[in-house]
Amino acid sequence: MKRIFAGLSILSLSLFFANCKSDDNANTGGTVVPLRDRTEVYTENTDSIAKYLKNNYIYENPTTGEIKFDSITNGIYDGEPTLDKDTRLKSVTFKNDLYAIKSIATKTIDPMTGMWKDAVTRLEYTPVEDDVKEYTIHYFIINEGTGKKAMPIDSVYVKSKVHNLDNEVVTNPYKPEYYSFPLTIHEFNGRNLVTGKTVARPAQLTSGERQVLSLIKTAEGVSIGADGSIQTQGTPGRLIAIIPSGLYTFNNPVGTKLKGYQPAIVDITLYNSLDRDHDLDGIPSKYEVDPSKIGTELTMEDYFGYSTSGFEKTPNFLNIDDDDDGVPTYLELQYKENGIVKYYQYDDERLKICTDTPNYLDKTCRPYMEDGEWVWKNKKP
Ligand SMILES: [Ca+2]
Ligand SMILES: [Ca+2]
Repeated sequence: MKRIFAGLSILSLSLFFANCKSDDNANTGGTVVPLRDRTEVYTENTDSIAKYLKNNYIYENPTTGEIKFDSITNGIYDGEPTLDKDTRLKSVTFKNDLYAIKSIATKTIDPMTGMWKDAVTRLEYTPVEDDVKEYTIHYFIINEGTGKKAMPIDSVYVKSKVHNLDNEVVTNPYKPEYYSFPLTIHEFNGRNLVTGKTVARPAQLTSGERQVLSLIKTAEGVSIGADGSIQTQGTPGRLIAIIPSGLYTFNNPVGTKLKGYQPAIVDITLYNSLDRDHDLDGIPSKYEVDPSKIGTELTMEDYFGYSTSGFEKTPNFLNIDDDDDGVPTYLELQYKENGIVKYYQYDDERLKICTDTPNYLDKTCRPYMEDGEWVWKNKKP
């Protein structure tokens, strides 16, 4: 008999307290300034970017190899083509791909066990409404990168340097580190809902920065020295992109050199990417998509569009209970062998306990607590 190690009661308790957590306290006083119209700001940005392209060029220092955008009014200008006439400058269109996150808590009692049936709280992800349907980003690839493409929800190790349209260095908050997307339920609540351990909110790139990374590849290998220096095998991808504020920080200024609503020039290097198990349920996110898509190049829609719980806005890769039966997926993957708790792979045939659907995706296939352990009662004959 397959038995699942007991552990849900502690989990239920911690989830209950998570549900009680108050929403963010964004409005703590002061004057609330209404946001500007996004279309109007984008039109303004498009104009100032067009002017920038006419008056700046790609500068390559012959001695140091330094590459940057520079103004034709600068003394070192030597007749190079301006950006609008430079065939190396490309453009691409992206939409705003951010998601609004809402915490949903449901508390119903299971008549069979008297326990919280839907003890597992969840987050709903809704695409952010943006009147601007398409943003143009101009970019110049410095290095394609010799490693691999990053998937859109991979954690990425990047370094970036930001300038404003006057080619001034913006106070740069983005030191080289790992950035992840999107926020998971553990990160949203500030702690791992399974272990209770504190979880820091990871750094987030802007929508524009994240999307331009699809134009380059990682290095083949990377190691970080004790002094923070970065050694790479192969060449990391690097590009310079002019990102309209709608896909950057929009109304939020960055330091003193980038005011709200201004475009940013981002010089970004992609060192590494890692795939994740976002919801920590034991199934890597790249497998929490429609089975026919596994192993193909996955899009945001592939990740966000797959839900088996009945909650359309809570995709499986961000859901710790994929069939919404009140038993977290990680518990449904567990078994005990010689007293040691082990986990089946997501596609292990032995997970098809009740029907041909794995039990963690089958709401009707649910273990019950008996003598402090989880027991499957409705097994296949
Ligand atoms: Ca999941
Ligand atoms: Ca479940």
